[in-house]
Amino acid sequence: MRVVVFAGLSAVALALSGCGQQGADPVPTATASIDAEPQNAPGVTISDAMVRLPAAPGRPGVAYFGVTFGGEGARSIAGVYVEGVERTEMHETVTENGISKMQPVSSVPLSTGQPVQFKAGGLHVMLFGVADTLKAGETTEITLTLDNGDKVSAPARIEAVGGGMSAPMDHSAHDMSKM
Ligand SMILES: [Cu+2]
Repeated sequence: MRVVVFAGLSAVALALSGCGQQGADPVPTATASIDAEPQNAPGVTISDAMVRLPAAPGRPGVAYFGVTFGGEGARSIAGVYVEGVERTEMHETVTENGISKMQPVSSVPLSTGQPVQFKAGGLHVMLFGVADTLKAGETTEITLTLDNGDKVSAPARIEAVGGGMSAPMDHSAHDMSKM
C-alpha cells in the first residue's frame, strides 16, 4: 500500500517539476534562479552536488550529491531535476556476489540525523538527454522535489568523465535497452 502511494506521488511530482522547469527561461544562471524564487524546503540541505557528463553522446550522465534533513518528521525525495537535462531517474547500485546492477528508486527517505549520499556505487541520479550546453568546469542547478511538493535547489559543478574515480565503472553495466 505504501509503495503504491509513493509511486503515485513520485510520478506526479516528476511530471509537475518537468513541466514547470521547462517553461522557465532556458538559460538562467544558477544564482539568479535561486535568489529570484526562494523555494527551499525547510531543513533540507544539498552538499557537493556534481553532474558528470555522458561518456559519449546519447549515453546517460550521472549526478551525485549529499542531502541532510533537519526538518520535522520524515520526508522523502520524490524527484530530481537538473537544469539542461531532459529526464532523470534515481537509481541504486546493488552488489550481490560481486555483481553490480542498478535498479530504479521511486523515492528516497530523509530523516533527521541520517545524511543521504548519492555517490558512485550507491544511490545516484541518471541523466538522460544531457544538453551540450552543459560544459565541464561550469555549473548547473540541481533541484530536488520532496514528497510534499517542497523543493530545494543548489548549484552543481559539471565534470567530464574521468574527472573522478569510479563513475565510468559504475555505469559500464548500464544497459539502455533494459531501461
Ligand atoms: Cu544508474
